[in-house]
Amino acid sequence: MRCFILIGCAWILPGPVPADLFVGLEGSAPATRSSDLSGFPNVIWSKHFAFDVSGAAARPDGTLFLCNGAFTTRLYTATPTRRPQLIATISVDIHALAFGRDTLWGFSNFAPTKGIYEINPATGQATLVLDVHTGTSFRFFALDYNPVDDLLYGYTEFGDSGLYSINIDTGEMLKIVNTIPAANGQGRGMAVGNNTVYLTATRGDDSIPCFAYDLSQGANGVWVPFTQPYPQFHSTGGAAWIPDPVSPGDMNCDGVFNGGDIDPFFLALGDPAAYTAAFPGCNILNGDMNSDGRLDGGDIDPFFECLGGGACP
Ligand SMILES: [Ca+2]
Ligand SMILES: [Ca+2]
Ligand SMILES: [Ca+2]
Repeated sequence: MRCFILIGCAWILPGPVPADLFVGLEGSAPATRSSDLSGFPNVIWSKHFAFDVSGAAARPDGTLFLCNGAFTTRLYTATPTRRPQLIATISVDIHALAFGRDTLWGFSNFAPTKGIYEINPATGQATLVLDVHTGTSFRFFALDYNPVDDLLYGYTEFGDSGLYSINIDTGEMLKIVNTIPAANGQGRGMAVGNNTVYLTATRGDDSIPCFAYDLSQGANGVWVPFTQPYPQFHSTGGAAWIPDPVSPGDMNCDGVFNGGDIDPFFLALGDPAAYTAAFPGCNILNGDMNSDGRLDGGDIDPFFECLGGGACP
């Protein structure tokens, strides 16, 4: 039983469906895989459809975006159990995908400006948001978005190589940690979940595992190795974090939205890393009450309106 200041106590019901880390490789098109990471770092991978995956990202509702092709301009939607459907041709090449703030982003390596582009999934039109290469030589072949701190994360083997946080509003790119501790520092797929960066498409054929970096440890921390799903392969690829289904307002993940969610809601607003530590597995976007894909002060009024019996998302 957990207790909170404002409402007394509530019994905790069984937790939500676990989130999944989804991975795939480019070119040779082996089966895509996913894992709920139980037993980490010794995790079990489930096989799904075989597909050529250059980049991957997931919407909060669990829909996957995948890209691939000779010029990596084909954009698909899928789920682990529904084969990819082509939805658009992207106007530039895209080698990594990220989804956040209700926006699909990708890194382009061959456009006139190497950078992060915003992609319209309906039309494929890509618009440059941030030049990441001029003056730095960065190439973020691994990219994802972290709803806990509202930052993008990128991994580059070029320039001052390593893991970076990327503030898409200010353009600030901060180095978090050096490349993975492996003979080959390649990491070409990234997913961020539970405030942790998961780096995939490492060199399985060189016996290199995947690596996780818990962002709550701050900069210059430790990469933790975990089970490589493709021990025979040397390839680039993509990864996505398929979150728990969003349950608006249910900040303590007990299956209901009531007064017991007020304290955790304000904890998530004020100290999202502490919230993630206190409620592991809870989707912080349960607090996105105005449905703009992020949790901030704009969600306070809609939170209380819904709680009071008014309009809900
Ligand atoms: Ca990704
Ligand atoms: Ca609740
Ligand atoms: Ca919001």
